[in-house]
Amino acid sequence: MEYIHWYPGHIAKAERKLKELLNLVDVVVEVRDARIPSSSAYPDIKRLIGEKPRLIILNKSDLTDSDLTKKWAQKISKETSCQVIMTCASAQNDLKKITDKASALAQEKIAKLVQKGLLPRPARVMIVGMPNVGKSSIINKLIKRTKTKTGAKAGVTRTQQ
Ligand SMILES: Nc1nc2c(ncn2[C@@H]2O[C@H](COP(=O)(O)OP(=O)(O)O)[C@@H](O)[C@H]2O)c(=O)[nH]1
Ligand SMILES: [Mg+2]
Repeated sequence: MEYIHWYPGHIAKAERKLKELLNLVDVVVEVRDARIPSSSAYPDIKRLIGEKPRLIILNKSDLTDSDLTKKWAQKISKETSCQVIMTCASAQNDLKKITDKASALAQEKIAKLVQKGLLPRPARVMIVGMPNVGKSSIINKLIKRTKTKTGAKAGVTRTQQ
């Protein structure tokens, strides 16, 4: 029997790039569309990121029934053993939830670096997800907030895929 493999070159290339960049970050934030929480999951993300801590975001939750989305969040959390939060990219509070959770997930690794004698540093986070789930909206808003609040560099790594 013959199988047809559909695996376009640009996706293979993006995945190689993703693996390279993965070495530089402490945490992966996977963004999904709350309206299609299952089908907007990044396929095979576990294989790509291995044991790296992952936070899952159900974005655009302003467009969904919140009880139903909460149920999805619980189900996904159970299946993946990851924390799952509901967000709306334009809500400042929700962005704070993302940075707080991501920093908390990075603490274990940063604590290890400190034990080795390095200075503590901000968490390094990669945001991944399928097209149109709201990655750019979240990143832009985070960067603006960080800039206006502290004048420091944004603690996010941007990747394209
Ligand atoms: N209602 C709503 N729209 C959103 C939200 N986040 C992003 N969008 C919209 O969804 C579209 C795609 O967002 P974008 O950030 O470009 O997604 P990306 O492809 O993952 O970078 C844009 O029209 C955004 O304005 C959200 O939380 N709620
Ligand atoms: Mg984008």
